[in-house]
Amino acid sequence: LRLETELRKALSRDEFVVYYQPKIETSSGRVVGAEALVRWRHAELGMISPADFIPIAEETGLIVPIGNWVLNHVCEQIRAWRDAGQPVVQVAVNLSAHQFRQPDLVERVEEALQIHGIDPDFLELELTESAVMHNAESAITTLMELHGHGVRLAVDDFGTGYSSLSYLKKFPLDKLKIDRSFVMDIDTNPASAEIVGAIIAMGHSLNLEIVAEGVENDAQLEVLKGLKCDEIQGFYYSRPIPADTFSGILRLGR
Ligand code: G
Ligand code: G
Ligand code: MN
Ligand code: NA
Repeated sequence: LRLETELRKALSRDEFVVYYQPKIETSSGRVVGAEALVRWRHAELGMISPADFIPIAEETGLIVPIGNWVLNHVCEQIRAWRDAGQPVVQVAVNLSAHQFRQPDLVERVEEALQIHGIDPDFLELELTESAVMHNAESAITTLMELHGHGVRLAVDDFGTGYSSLSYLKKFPLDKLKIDRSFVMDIDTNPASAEIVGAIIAMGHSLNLEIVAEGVENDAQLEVLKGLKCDEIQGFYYSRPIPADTFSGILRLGR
């Protein structure tokens, strides 16, 4: 309860910050995107990880205003980069199940794009299988609307949900993000390499781009290159970093 009160205060005091974790094109080594990851800059406790407050935000429904704040903040940041003549790449925002179920979600997304004058191409939304499968029928409608507006859609933590694969036929998806539990031991466990290879082959035949999450070393990267994984994300290249640091990397043209 105390944390809930603190989270409400954090919203009104503007204590949230967005960090950006680069996504790298495997074939070229270039930064082609980023995932936006929220942090809470607490006056006394310092930087608090989302792992420590997103679950409570989910339970209390505060994830909805926090998520809307992140969405708007990211659009504002993309606009600021563009206005400053900085290179701009696609930024992915995580949507929680609770947020995805909000009846005004599509309006909120449209509004954020419109207020900041952002090309929808630059915005990607990451959804987990469970968020989308909770109510598959209404999910299709929502996803169709979002995709119709030009926003990119990615399945986060792919391979860890309990859902069937049938949604891959029905939903207008652009990307699968392979969960880091498969990437972690991809260089030492043949079963993980086989599973990831199969996901990549299936994804490509469905015209989906594949991102591997949690890449931490060169051995993992080499296996993923061999399997023709499109993009990688992970500590090996970079941890999530502040906006200025991220735009510095883009300016270097890496
Ligand atoms: O950045 P970090 O790895 O500590 O994030 C921990 C978890 O918090 C991840 O599962 C991530 O998806 C989630 N998370 C980070 N930022 C956001 C956000 O803006 N919205 C939602 N819904 N989840 C987020
Ligand atoms: O659930 P989601 O995929 O959105 O989670 C993103 C989280 O994964 C972030 O909290 C980020 O800090 C974390 N993360 C990103 N790269 C790595 C990595 O290479 N190793 C580990 N262990 N965690 C990572
Ligand atoms: Mn994610
Ligand atoms: Na993930």
